[in-house]
Amino acid sequence: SSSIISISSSSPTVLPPCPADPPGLVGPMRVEFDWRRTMEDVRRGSSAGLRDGGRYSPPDCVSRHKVAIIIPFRNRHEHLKHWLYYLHPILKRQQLDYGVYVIHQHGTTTFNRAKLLNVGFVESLKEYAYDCFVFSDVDLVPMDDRNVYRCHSEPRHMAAAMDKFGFRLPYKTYFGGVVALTRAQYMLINGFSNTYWGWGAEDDDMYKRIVRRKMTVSRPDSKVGMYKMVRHTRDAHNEENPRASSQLSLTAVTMDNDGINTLKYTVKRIDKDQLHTMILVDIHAQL
Ligand code: UD2
Ligand code: MN
Repeated sequence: SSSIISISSSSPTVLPPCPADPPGLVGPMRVEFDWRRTMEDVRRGSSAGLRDGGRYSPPDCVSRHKVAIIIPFRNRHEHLKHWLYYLHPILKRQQLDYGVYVIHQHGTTTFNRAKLLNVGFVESLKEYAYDCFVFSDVDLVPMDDRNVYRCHSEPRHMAAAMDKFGFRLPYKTYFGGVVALTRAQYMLINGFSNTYWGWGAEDDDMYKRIVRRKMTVSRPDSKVGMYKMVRHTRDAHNEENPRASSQLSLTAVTMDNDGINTLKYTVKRIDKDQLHTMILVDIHAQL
């Protein structure tokens, strides 16, 4: 009857779905890592519309993508500043329902990027029903906002053309830098390995898991997939993993018993900044 129709059509809380193609994208962008940039600059340029913990959803439509962005972190505040400065405006233009989770490894034991990413998956899901997870290095900023931070029908390698590799892939099966997996894709591969301590090969292990589960990797083209990395030297306590190649040769055998189903850690503290949620975690290094 007519009364039912008027109730639903006048309801102020019903938003339309966001369009499939975000209308506000600008395409290629200039990215510069200016050391004079301050956190005040970042807050001025980025905080509009954000809720506590670096959460956002479009004000005028319902996003198609609930995305947790997971950043492995220790002692890279300078890089995080640039990341937040550039990414928040981009992610808003991409009309995502998103949250930014910085997973901060406690202590000075050897760094473990992939295990931190597993922690981010579990912890972000405690807060919200995310359906897509973008795992990103803290030092990588996209140079084109058409590279949308969302998931696809196959696992996505987003950092397809980095400046440090001459804007092409270093090798065909490369899966480093920035990747996006749905919750289901991630669960199918048992998440990432927890056992790659130090620099290298954890990204190749991810790739092997994906292939092993008969999925393929999709990528943006080499224009849309352009990235700039903040120049840096190798961090202390992230030496090249001496076990990398022997571990990699066993991925197919070990992956079912090394991943999200064996993840153990202790959260020491959770801090909600307006620009991000920082989770300090003890990842139980045996050292
Ligand atoms: C490459 C890959 C990266 C990963 C790594 C091997 C690129 C752009 N990225 O990065 O995805 O596979 O090789 O492990 O090629 N981090 C800290 N503090 C530390 C150490 C690392 O925050 O002390 C985090 C941070 O987010 C950093 C990431 O780990 O961006 C990767 O470490 P990296 O930047 O030192 O290694 P890189 O550039 O060779
Ligand atoms: Mn780097």
